[in-house]
Amino acid sequence: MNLWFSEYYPTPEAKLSIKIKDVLFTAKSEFQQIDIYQTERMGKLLVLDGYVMLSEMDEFVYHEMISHPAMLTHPAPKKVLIVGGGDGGTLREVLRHRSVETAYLVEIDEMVTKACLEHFPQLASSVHDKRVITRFMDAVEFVGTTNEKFDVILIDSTDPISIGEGLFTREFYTNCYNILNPDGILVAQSESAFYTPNYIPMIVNKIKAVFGNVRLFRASIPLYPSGDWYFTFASKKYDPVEHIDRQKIREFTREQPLKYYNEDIHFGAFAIPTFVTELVFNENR
Ligand code: AG3
Repeated sequence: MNLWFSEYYPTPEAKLSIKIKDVLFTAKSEFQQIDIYQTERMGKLLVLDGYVMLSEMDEFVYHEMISHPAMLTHPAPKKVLIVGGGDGGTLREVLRHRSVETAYLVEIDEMVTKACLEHFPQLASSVHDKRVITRFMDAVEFVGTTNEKFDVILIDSTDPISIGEGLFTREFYTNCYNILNPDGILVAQSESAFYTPNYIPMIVNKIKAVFGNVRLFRASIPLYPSGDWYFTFASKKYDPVEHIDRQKIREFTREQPLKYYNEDIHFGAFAIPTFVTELVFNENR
């Protein structure tokens, strides 16, 4: 059998192809096409509307990096909101922090979580933790109507097209700002620079308009477009480089079986290539 999955990059001249052994799940939910493949070399693969969301080979990079820089910069995050992230990977990482009392998972598509409970239990079983509240609804509505306040908000969205679009607006970021405590932190997955150079400045500049100070940080995620992936760090009070407690990182990484994040990565991740900084500060885009 010679079966391949391909993700086509927005420049139609490029695609990433992965050899697959089996189709484990395929369904069209109310919101999107959901596919789970067994690959030859990368474990299982979750694909939404044709875009790679995660593989068992590299999901640890994304999920550790969207979570730990924020969770450790905040002195004691008790209440955390995860926007999207229906696979449960970000939630699994958040729950490693003992200060967490409540973690909300606000995912629009319950079918994603159900499929992941079956095929990625090492991620999705995090939803069964006693500290977790799941809401299967549009996060745009949730952040606009909730009376809850959060210490950390993590936006684990899909790309800024189709159903994810509402999670990339200034109004959405404003609502996130308003439901964060005065020392709150927000991290948003922020795409990559090579194939879609308009995404990073679009996201960063909107978040900056709401939060004032923002930083970008990066991680290497091989199955995402270009493998050079970015996150926006926005904070009302604590800076992830100036105010981080190194001892706390060391203790946390000693206790937890992490595979990517460590003390050096924490600082190194905030080093941004010149062409990406120029993208963000070029006002003409
Ligand atoms: N969040 C989606 C990252 C975007 C990937 N984009 C792409 N392949 N074009 C990942 C969800 C994992 N919790």
